[in-house]
Amino acid sequence: MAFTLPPLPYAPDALEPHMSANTFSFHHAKHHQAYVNTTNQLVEGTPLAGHDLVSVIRRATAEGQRKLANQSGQVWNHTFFWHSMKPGGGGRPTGRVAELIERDLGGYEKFAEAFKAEAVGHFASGWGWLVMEGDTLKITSLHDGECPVTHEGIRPLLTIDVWEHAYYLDYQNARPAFVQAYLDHLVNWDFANANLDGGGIAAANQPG
Ligand code: MN3
Repeated sequence: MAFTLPPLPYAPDALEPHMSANTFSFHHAKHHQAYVNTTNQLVEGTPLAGHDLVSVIRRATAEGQRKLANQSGQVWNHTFFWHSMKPGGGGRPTGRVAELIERDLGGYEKFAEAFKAEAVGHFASGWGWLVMEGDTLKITSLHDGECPVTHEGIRPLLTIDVWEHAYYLDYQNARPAFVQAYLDHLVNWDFANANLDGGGIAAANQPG
């Protein structure tokens, strides 16, 4: 069965003014859809047809199929990104992830500075990630369409898309302002806590 575009977990105008319906009309309806379509085209008639998305990403990566690895990784990453935000989100974390930020990253202020530095500093197109690496909370970034499911021992908790198409309509070239708005108004700490419990990834990435 072919992959389909997962619906947004909120209305396209629900994150305004921090992320506009206009941005979603391109980023979800056009960019994310195009990654779904290209992934379907690339797997059709191959041994990967009919496999679930994570299997396709891992096999394509392991076999050096760069185009399919990037396209299918982008399908997964974007779904994860929509769930990494929520209306009325942002600000200080709660629950287990708040405890881990204190324990492993030196508290919220240090976390926010390090997350901004990683997301703003990532050269060209990629993604900022908050992950568990083994038992330790870490901030990292991955390039182009690279997907964390290809890294053994990594459990993604949150992501931010720092491709220019993620912020150009709302912030033009001001990536730092976009990352700050994500932290202050958008980030979904409930999703991060659900991923720590093992529930969030499955919820965000139902096989389409
Ligand atoms: Mn994107």
